[in-house]
Amino acid sequence: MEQTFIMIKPDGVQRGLIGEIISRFEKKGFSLKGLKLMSVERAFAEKHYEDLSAKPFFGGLVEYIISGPVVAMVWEGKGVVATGRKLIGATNPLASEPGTIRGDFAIDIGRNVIHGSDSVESAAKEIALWFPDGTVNWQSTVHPWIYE
Ligand code: FUP
Repeated sequence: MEQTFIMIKPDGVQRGLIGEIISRFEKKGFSLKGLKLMSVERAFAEKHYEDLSAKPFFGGLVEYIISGPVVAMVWEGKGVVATGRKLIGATNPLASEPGTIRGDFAIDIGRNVIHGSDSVESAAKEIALWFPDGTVNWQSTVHPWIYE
């Protein structure tokens, strides 16, 4: 089954949005397979965002990610990478639809509350980076009520 990496960024943690965000993924029917609250070092944040290292906002983005604890998660389910991105909303919160996480809770692109992998390939890479010891292998008993 498909998995994605989701991170609640420092602003989401500081603003008390952890429960709200987890609740949205749970209510959709996705399964939580990994969860930890952690602070990351600069080199780790730079590695996570290495594809963006040439961007002018890279320095500020890294400072933001290392500014406080983040919640790292792995969510599993059919189409969870693309659908997770839909739950999250567009990168720029002013363009995110109401009803999405960024559309409901954010204003600035540089404080957009949450990260979600943009493809199955980057999800695998990010899960390996953030969960080097692997995830939790379990199956929810409500599965037969969510999948036909
Ligand atoms: P996303 O996949 O939606 O997280 O967006 P990107 O990978 O394009 O960008 C990663 C993060 O960089 C965004 F979440 C916010 C930040 N960013 C800026 O701060 N300024 C920009 O102009 C673009 C992105």
